[in-house]
Amino acid sequence: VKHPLSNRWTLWFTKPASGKGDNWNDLLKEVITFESVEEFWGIYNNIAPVSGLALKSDYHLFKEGVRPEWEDPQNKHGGKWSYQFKDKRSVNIDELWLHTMLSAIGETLEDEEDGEVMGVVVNVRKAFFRIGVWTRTIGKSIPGRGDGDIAGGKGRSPEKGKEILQAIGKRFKDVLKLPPQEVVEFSGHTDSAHSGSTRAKAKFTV
Ligand code: M7G
Repeated sequence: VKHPLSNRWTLWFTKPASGKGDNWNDLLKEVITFESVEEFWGIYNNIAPVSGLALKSDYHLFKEGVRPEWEDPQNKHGGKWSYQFKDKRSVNIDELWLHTMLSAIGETLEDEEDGEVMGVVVNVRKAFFRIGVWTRTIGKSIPGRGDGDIAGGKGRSPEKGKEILQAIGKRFKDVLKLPPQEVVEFSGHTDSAHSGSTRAKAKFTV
């Protein structure tokens, strides 16, 4: 018996750069797409755990049809909630990433009608592990787009849009089991792209 997921999901991997000529596109690899709980476990049990990945590796788990890039049409007006675990030795990153993936494929990060969650990402870096949740919008109208497409769908008020994103941030913070005093930050991808890094100015926090 296979237990179908609400969406089909694709796992991606970013290989660590080997030389100076490597660009983002050469390093990003599509791994596999699945549609059931059983397939998920089959894949999970056969790939390297995050704790076993080299520095500068990433796993990305995104809805099928969405590339884990700022440039994807479904991401380019969006942003992400993210948190950096700076004490790499004390954190159980494998368990936190597993719970993050389960919250994505189990659709518990948002209400069904929100349609905000595009995917989840883990980055292995020298000084930290970072886990993020990518959202389709940034909780306000997109300038120059004129169709009022904000969090939760077209025709939502900016207040409601921000509320939806805040709710996703809170659920994500729970998944990561972070204490209240820790801060999870939201930033728009446009800021990330312009600053040349994900360390862009946070728009809001939970
Ligand atoms: P990062 O992995 O998000 O954060 O970005 P880090 O600075 O903590 O490692 C690292 C670099 O990867 C960026 O400066 C970009 O060169 C590249 N990169 C990352 N992302 C998510 C993208 C993307 O979506 N599109 C493009 N073109 N490059 C990206």
